[in-house]
Amino acid sequence: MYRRLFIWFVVGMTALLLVPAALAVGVHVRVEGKTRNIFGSTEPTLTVKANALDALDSASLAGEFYYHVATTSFGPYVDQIGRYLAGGSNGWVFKLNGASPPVGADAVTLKDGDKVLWYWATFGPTGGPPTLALQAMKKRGCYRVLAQDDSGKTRAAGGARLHVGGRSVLAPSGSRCVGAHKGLVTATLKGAVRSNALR
Ligand code: B12
Repeated sequence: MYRRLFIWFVVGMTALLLVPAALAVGVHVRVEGKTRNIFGSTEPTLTVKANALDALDSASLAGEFYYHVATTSFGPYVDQIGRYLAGGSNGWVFKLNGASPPVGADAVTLKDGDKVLWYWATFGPTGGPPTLALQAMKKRGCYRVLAQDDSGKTRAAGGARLHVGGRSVLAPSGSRCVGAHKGLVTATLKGAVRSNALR
């Protein structure tokens, strides 16, 4: 009798320990700071507990960078990542799969394969800056740069610059071949948040 109870106890405890791990999701996370990438330029997959705030926490753990969450009337608010504290019309915002959710990060539940981007942004009358998404084209060494607004709508990022191996080239129409190269390619455009990095 006691033996059976003990077995049930062990099974129960094991199940309890496994549940949180089973609920965790695999999410691509990137954090773009004011002047440089802070974490995950290539959007690595991290194990994340549940929501977009947890995604930042996982990135902070993996990348050993500081962040701070303030308690506000709306709920938890990320007021600092790395060195820079939010203030005035500057601060930290996030996107899920390219679009900016209209709710706090703790309210955005993630699923496997989602992409979370946290970034420093300055907001003006027309909203926040577009974020750049770099895509590889079929032809080897060629890339397309898209600018994505808060609703997730994309347009070709004409005038973007592609950076690779210490050189940078202009992509007047938003697409450009950089030829054979070693290392990662990224894109920038004045007024936009720098892109992800690709090989
Ligand atoms: C300015 C502003 C910002 C600035 C804040 C800059 C700063 N100085 O810190 C920036 C652009 C950084 C920002 C970011 C975000 N914001 Co905002 N923001 C506002 C705005 C326009 C005014 C807030 C304000 O200054 N109030 C006056 C001061 C005196 O009161 P306060 O309580 O001290 O204000 C602070 C908090 O509101 C906090 N804050 C700002 N945004 C958010 C969002 C959330 C979810 C929380 C918990 C706190 C918070 O920052 C303010 C300044 O310190 C409001 C809309 C409004 N009219 O209220 C939206 C608003 C509060 N933001 C909103 C949202 C959704 C966000 C984001 C989650 C967007 C995103 N996808 O990333 C992020 C927050 C992510 C994070 N960091 O955790 C929503 C919240 C909706 C909700 N019910 O949860 C609002 C209501 C706009 C809307 N209608 O959609 N925001």
